[in-house]
Amino acid sequence: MKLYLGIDSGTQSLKAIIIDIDNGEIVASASVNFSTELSSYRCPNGVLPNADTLVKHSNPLMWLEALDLVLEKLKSANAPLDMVLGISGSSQQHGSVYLNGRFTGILDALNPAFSLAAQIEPALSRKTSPTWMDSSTSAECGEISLAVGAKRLQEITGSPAIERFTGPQIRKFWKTQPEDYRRTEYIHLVSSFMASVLCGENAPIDFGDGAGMNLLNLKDLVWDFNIAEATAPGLINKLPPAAPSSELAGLLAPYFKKYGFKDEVPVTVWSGDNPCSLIGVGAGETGTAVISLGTSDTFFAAMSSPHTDPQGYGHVLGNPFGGYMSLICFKNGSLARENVKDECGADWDAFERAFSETVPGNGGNIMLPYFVPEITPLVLKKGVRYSGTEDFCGGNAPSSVKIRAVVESQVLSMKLHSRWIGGKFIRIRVTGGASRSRGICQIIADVFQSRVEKISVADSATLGAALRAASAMDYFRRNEICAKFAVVSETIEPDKATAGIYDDMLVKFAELEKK
Ligand code: XUL
Repeated sequence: MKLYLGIDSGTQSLKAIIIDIDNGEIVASASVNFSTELSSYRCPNGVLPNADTLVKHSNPLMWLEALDLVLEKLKSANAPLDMVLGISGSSQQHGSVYLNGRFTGILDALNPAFSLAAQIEPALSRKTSPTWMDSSTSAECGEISLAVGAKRLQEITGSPAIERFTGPQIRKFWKTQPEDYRRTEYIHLVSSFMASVLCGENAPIDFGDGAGMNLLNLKDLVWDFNIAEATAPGLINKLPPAAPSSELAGLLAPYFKKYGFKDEVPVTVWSGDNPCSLIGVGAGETGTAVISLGTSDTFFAAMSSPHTDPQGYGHVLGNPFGGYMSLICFKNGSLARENVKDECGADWDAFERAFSETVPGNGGNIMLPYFVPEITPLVLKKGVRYSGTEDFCGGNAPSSVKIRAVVESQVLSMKLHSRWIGGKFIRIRVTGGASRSRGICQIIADVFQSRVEKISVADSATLGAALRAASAMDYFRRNEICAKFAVVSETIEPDKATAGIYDDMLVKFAELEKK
C-alpha cells in the first residue's frame, strides 16, 4: 500500500481523502460541513452575513477548526494516518488570509494540547478573509487597470482585473484599513495558508492558484513588481514566493503527530480547487476539456500557451503538471438549476424527466439565468431574462420547458465563452453533483458536438490534491497513477442531427446576451 492524503478547503466544507496509489482505491474519507458542524461561527454556507450583498467574507479560524476536526474524524475512524507518505491540498481560489509578524513564531511553537484556531488567532491582522464569491471591488479593479493598463494587466497575469481576484481584494483592504494593512506581514491564499499551518512554516503559493491573483507574471512565473506596487504599496514584500505545484512546502509539523502521523511526512504545496480538479479528472494533458457542475459551474482545460480571452471573462492559470490551463467560471450553476426546480415545484426525478419530455432547441426558448449576479459575462445585478414564445416569456410554459431552458442556456453560455481557448477537444469530461444527470450530459454532448465522459470521481479537487502529493513523490509515474483513479463510468455520444439546431441557437443566445 502507498497512501497519500488530500485535503480540500472548500467554500462550504473541508474534505479529506486517503488514496492508495498501488491499487487505485480511496481507503478513507471524512468531511466537515461549515453550516451544520461549525454553526457557532455563524458562517452559513461558508460566508459571513453582510449588509452589502457584494461582500462575501469568511472566517479563517473556521477553516482551521475544520482541519483539526477532519483529522480527528479520520483518526476516530481508524484511518491509516500512520501510513501516509505525503500530503497536499486544494482550496477555494482567490480567497486570502492576512497575518502579522507573530505568524511564523506561532507556527513554530504549535502546542498539540490546544487547537489550531485558538493558537493562530493572535496572528491574524484581518479577522475575516475575502472569498471567491466577493464582487465588491469594482472600483479597485478600475484603479488597477488604469494604473497598469487593462490590456497589459491581462497579457501579463492571464486575466483582466477581476473583482474576486486577490489583487483587487488586497487593494480594497489597503484603502479601507490602511493601519491593518501596514501591520500585515504575510498575505496568503487559502491554499498557501493551510499548507503553512500543516508544515509549521510559511509555504509558497503555487503557480496554479497564484495565477488567480492578478499579480503573477505568467511567462516568467514570478510576482510582477510594478503590478504589485500599483495594487498596494509594499505588497511584494508581503507575498510568499511563487513555486511550481510539485514543490515541497515542508515537512508535517510535530503538532499533527497527535492524529497518528509518523515523523516528517512531506507536504507538497497546495493549489486551487480548479487546478486540482484538472488532475483529479485526468485532464492534465491537452485535448480534454472539463466541465465541473457544482455551486458554480466551471469549464477548464490544459493549454500549452498562455493566450488570453479577448472578452476578458476567461482566465489562464498554471497547470499543476506544467504549462497552463484555461478556466471559465459561471456563478449561476447548481443554484440556477435549483431555483428553476423549486419554482416548478419539481424534485430531481421530475427535473431529469423534463429532458425526455422536451426536444433539443426547446421551441426556441432561451433564458439568461442570472439568479445571482454573474461573472461570465459580468452582470452585477441579478435578474433572469427570457426570449422565445409568449407563454415562456410570461412564465406560463410547462415546467419541462423551463427546466430544459435553464440547462440549454447554461451550456450555450459555456460554448460561447470557451471559444477563445481554440483547439479541438477530443472529449469533455464532466464532474460535480449535476454530472449524474444523463439529460444534462446529453445536452453538453449535443451543444459541443463532442463525446462526453462521466468520471466516477466524487470530489475531483480533493482527489486531485492527493494525486498531486503522490505525483510529487513519483513524478515520472504521475500519468499512470492518475489514470487509476479517473475512470470513465459512462460515455455519451453527441446526436449529430442536433448540430444545426444548437448552432442557430448559439447565435440567438449571443444576441440576447449582448442586449
Ligand atoms: C474560480 C473560482 C471558483 C472557486 C470555487 O475562479 O472563483 O471556481 O475556485 O472554490
